[in-house]
Amino acid sequence: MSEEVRRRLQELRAEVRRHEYLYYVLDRPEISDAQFDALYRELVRLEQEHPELITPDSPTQRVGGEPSPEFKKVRHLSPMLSLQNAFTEEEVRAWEKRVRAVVGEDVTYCCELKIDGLAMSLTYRQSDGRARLVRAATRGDGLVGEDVTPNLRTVRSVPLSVEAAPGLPEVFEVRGEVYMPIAAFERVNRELEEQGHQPFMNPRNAAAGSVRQLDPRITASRNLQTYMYTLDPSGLARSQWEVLEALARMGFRVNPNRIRASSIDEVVSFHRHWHDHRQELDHEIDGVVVKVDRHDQQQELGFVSRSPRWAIAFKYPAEQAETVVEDIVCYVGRTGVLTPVAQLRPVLVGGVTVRNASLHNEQMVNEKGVYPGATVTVQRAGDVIPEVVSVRDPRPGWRMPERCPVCGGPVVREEPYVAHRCVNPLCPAQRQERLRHFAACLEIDGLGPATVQQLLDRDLVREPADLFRLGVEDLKGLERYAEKSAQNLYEHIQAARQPPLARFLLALGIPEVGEATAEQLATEFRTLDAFRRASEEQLLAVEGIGPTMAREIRTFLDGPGAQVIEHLLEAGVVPQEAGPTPEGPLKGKTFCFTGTLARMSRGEAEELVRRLGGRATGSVSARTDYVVAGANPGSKLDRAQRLKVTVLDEAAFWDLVGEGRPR
Ligand code: 3BA
Repeated sequence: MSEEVRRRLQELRAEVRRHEYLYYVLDRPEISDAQFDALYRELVRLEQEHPELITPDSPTQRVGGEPSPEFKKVRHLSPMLSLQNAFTEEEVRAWEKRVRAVVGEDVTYCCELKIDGLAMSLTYRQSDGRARLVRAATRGDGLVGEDVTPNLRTVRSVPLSVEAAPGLPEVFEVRGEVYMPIAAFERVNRELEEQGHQPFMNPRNAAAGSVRQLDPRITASRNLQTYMYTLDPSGLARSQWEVLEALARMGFRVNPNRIRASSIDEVVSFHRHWHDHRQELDHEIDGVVVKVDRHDQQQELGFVSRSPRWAIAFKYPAEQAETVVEDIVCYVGRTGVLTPVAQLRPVLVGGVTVRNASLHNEQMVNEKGVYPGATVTVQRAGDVIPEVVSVRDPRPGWRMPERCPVCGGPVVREEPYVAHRCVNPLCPAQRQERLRHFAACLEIDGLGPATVQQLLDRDLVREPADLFRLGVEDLKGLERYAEKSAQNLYEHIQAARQPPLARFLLALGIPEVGEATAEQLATEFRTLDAFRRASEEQLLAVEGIGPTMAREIRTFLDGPGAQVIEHLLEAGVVPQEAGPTPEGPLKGKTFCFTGTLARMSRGEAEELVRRLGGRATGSVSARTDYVVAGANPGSKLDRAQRLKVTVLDEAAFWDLVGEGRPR
């Protein structure tokens, strides 16, 4: 009997797996949904009757267990690299020329679409004939990611197990992209809006939000998809193309829209082709990834910092569309600044419906000539908030409201700033935004806008310190909070009691103090006490801090900040002392970046400088050692020249940091 059941279970699992594979990986179902459901139900029923025979890689075991309280940090087997970017044909041709200079003329390129998703790593472990999924992790900073295994198990194109792979070690990793198809994105947003939640900005954010869900059942409902492209180690494959073929044979979902190009002209036409045909895809792409195909040549080329020299992302420019401005409304931010937002007649831009575009401030509105009723061209690029690029019949003359749209208080413009501000510190919008900012900086998961609003509405919280006085009982009273979720939120808040000093300073929302400055202040003063005692002169002495900022900081510390900080300390929040700057070849050197770098983002470059012991600041002063100018540098370059600060172009910067030094 039991043998018979065991055999039937095996058969059913193999069948369900095969149909999942046909449906979710190949997009080529052979049976109807109803037939599939019947098979699946039979498997569930038989497993219920014989629970002792359930295996973890059974297709019924995708969603299991309770929501977890948090994500564990995990180290990748080998670092997950990043891609250097090219925005123009010239840049790609220049890259290709360097490639040929190293490996010779006999090169082919593997061209893949660049899926606008989230990089992931799936770890498999082989034993008795099968390789089983043991871990799924986000890319994180490339070295350490977050363990999101229960969530990725719910993604149907991720195999829970595959046939053992000859040529691969016991443990191997498969990497690629998880993304949300556009149709799923629109459905999810429709549902979120119906339930009164904030919709996601774009499919990428939606995928990220869904992967980072504490409850895998929610992830399961989001219809995420995958495309895999890396096998690590790569086993018997001698080229990227062979890796893709091997992955497809193993049962992973691999993008069929790829070519092996034998010249750069072919690469360029592949890029152009998909630029013109991207609307036909069910997902967003933000470019094409070009990889030197042969592994031996990849090895010869090596790395620059954490980007392989053998690959480049050939990006697409932002997508545009025309629509009508229905109204201009103002949002009130954390510091009371009013931001005008154009409410648009909904328009599809690259497969995504755009309804709003930020207009930044009154001056910008009028420089562009935007007004209610104007016909405008809007654009969106990846994560960036959609913006108005041009107006068909521009007309200046739009004015900010004289009263705050939220509290009705007076709105003022303080020269020399271009922004208009609501100056009522009790304005509910500002309060809400300050708390949200605080929660976000301290990385308190689960404390989103809706929850913050409820806490304020019920007068459970008035200032940041109150968060730490909340009990589980208080949270249980909130809408959509059951025992478990209240407990979870409570634990997340408790876990935030010892933030690194830089995070804490950023969370305070000191005017003018952004991420780089908070980092700088923490490094300089090390403790909260020392920072609080700093005189305006001492603040001024800190690299990157000018007179305006020094004054704003001191005013904050003597004014509204004093109580906020005191109350946080009383509530048991203990900011952690900052460590000394790391030793490294750039020790004592201060860098400031301007313009766009080709090889990495500005944030990554600043991070690199810090890792090598140097300092990165947001503004240029006479004490800046180097200004690094990328493409289209801004006014910082002029200032550097005036102050006779050494200006490096990007190539000189890479020479200075030593290509490939940090791995
Ligand atoms: N190929 C993203 N990196 C990619 C393995 C290298 C790479 C990507 C890619 C570094 C895409 C950086 C994050 C990462 C896996 C590291 C692609 C795509 N290849 N097709 C060359 O479609 N977005 N991203 N991912 N390892």
